[in-house]
Amino acid sequence: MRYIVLCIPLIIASVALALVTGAEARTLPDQSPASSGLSRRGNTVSVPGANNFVVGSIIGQAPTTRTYDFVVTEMEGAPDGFTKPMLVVNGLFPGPTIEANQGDRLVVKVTNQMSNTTAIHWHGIPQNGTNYYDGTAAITECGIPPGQSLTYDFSLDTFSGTTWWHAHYDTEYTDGIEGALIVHPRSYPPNFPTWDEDLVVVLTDVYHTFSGIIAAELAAGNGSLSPILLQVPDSGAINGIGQYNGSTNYFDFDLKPNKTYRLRLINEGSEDPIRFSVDYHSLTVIEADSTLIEPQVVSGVAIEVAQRYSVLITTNQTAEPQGNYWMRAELASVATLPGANADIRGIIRYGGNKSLPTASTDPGVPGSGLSDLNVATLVPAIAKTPLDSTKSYVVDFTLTQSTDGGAIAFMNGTSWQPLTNTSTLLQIVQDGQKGQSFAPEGPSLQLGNQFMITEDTIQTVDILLVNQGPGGHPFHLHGHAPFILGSNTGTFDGTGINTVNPIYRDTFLVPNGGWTLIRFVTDNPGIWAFHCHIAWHMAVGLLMQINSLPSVSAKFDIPQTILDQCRV
Ligand SMILES: [Cu+2]
Repeated sequence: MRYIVLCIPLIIASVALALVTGAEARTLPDQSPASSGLSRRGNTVSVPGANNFVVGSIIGQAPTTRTYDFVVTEMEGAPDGFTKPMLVVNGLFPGPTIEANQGDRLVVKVTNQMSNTTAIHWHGIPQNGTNYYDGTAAITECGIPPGQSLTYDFSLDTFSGTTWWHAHYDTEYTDGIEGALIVHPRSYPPNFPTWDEDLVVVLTDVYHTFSGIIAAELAAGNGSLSPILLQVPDSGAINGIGQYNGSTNYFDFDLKPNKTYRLRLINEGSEDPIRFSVDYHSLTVIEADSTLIEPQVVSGVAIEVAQRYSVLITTNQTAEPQGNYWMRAELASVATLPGANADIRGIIRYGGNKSLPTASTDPGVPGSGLSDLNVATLVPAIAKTPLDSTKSYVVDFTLTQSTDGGAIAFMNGTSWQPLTNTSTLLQIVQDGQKGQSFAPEGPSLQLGNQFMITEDTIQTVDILLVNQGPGGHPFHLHGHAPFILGSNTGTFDGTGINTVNPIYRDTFLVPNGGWTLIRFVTDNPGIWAFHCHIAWHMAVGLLMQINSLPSVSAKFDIPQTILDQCRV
């Protein structure tokens, strides 16, 4: 297998590498709403009602169009008890759960009542033929200006599984524009496990500082601190409720004893991997991102940013005398500030009372001998056989410190900056109308730091992502669920590759100092963001684009509203 090495040597001081092991600390900037550009509006963010986190009642309905009205506003909210400026849909955090069946059509009218532009991305949805509704600012649209609306209108087609929607404009999703997106398949594989009820568990890290301020600090640097460490969260939340500085407000599920529940765990956070477990209960993992897997029984799952897992639990334990058990969402790191809290909890109740669980420290699953999920062992329940690759690329990336002290990220030596008043897709279409092609085949750097790989024929592409550090990075490829053929620390030497029923998923870790090899087919026309999903890393340029079949996308009939919103 021959790889085209794309690396351009970096002449950037890697001071950050030496600093990442230092203590995580920062001073809080001004917390007043004025400093975030927000005005006090009197309204405060609400936690959605319990039914927002229960799904399954629509299974079996005939294919239909499901419509939603999203109004995005600026509000103050306090997911962990600390009041902070937020950006939310319909006044809720997390936002409304979208639930549909495979083959349904989704029509979501998004009205922007904020003072900044926004765009909503439907994470993991293939958008085959509707790339212009992928909702990725500066790539597939210019964004919805303040006071305007855009109606996203697309078929879910063959897609099914657990995923989420979120703002894809700057770091807006960190401030609250996010929610679950659940699509039920027409059927499950033979002998697949079953469950009695189907629940949504949205996990997030929580930042008390408005995300735009954190992103600006990160880009500018801050004295002697490594800018890479400025963005650690203050706390976290389970379904919109977390704990900070000793607060004792918990999200709880009121369940029935001796039933099996599917918990759809979604990490909608911005940086931290989150380990999820339920005291005394084993978890049977049945889905990774939107891919059903051969069931595995584990004690806990570590979920990278933007990843999802479905787990089954059975409410048949007796260790807690009152029948109330902690759900634990352990953040990988929080700020070293008074009150900051990585030990986020919710409650699973099936004892018919409202007392608190008694286990203070995590008891695990005593006597079970279980360990946490190892992602290298995931096997899809529906096998797909990868074709042999026809193109292979190596893309390295690094997060480092620029000479002016700010953080900056590079993919293949380029640092993405969003285009303004245009989008990559719009340029592809405009060039197509002039009889020109926007970008040459293979890797190219387009004007405005737009690094992309272009394939104008259907190819089976391997990309070897090489992580030059620091830290692990969860990458997401829009519009695809690539095969993960291998992933490890150290230097890739051609071994450690699995092409027999490999896992396919839309978000995957590239380990610190290591590599991940993915394979996908360029049969979905459009321009697809391929980026680290840590909000802060994307904000400093850790993004490239896959330009599939541009001759086809050049003929897209981009909706007039999207064109108009590029001219503002
Ligand atoms: Cu990253």
